[in-house]
Amino acid sequence: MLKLYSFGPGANSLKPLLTLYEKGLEFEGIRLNPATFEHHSDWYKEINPRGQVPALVDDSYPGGRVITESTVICEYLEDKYPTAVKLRPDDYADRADMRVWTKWVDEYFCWCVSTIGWSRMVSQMAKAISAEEFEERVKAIPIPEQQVKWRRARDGFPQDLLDEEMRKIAVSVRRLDDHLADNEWLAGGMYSLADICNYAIAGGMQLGFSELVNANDTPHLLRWIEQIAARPAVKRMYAEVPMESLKPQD
Ligand SMILES: N[C@@H](CCC(=O)N[C@@H](CS)C(=O)NCC(=O)O)C(=O)O
Repeated sequence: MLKLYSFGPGANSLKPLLTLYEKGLEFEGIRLNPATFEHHSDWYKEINPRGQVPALVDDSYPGGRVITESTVICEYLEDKYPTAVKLRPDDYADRADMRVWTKWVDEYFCWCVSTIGWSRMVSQMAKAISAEEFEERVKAIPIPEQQVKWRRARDGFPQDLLDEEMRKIAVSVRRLDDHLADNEWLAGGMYSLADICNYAIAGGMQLGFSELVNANDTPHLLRWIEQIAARPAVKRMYAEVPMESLKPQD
């Protein structure tokens, strides 16, 4: 049995969640509640010592084997559980192109969007608790950089950092739209993990970043978002794991 620990269908959690749905693999979904800082609890840090979601547990190994890092989990599912639905091109150069897109989302695109998301939403959660509780919560966070991020969420992110992150987001959506102007999908002429991993971040930007992602400025990106949203696996995922229970720091 596969178990996926996640915050539900958004950001990094969406990548393996949608991969499981696209492949039609059976799994148990365990949804953590970010509002109660469940991902920093001792029981979850036993599973992922970094205190982050997503994490996959594969019980086909004796005692279970934990796989972390959202994109790595997607590749693992493709390797270990080949299905009729293929989410990677066969051609090695096309596959390399796919990995350039998944690497880019993990190292660049995800981070600028994340900082703005934290400044808009996680900050509300960080400010809502007492100073004592906040310090207790921060102590439980295993990654020093995430402790800094939580402190910034409470105290306010520096404006020059927010401006720079917005600049990077504009660069990112331009890059996606330009590529999608000439290509139906991001890599290898097929729907692949490149699309899933980028959709995880770009999928809702027409709502949260409508000044950048809209019919005038990024028509190709919008077409691609709608094309993915219309896929049966995506609809099934949102129906079974509703968005509305997503919490701010997703
Ligand atoms: N590189 C990791 C990043 C995971 C990550 O940032 N997860 C976020 C949710 S999208 C999280 O757990 N945030 C809560 C926190 O760090 O406090 C991956 O791709 O899995």
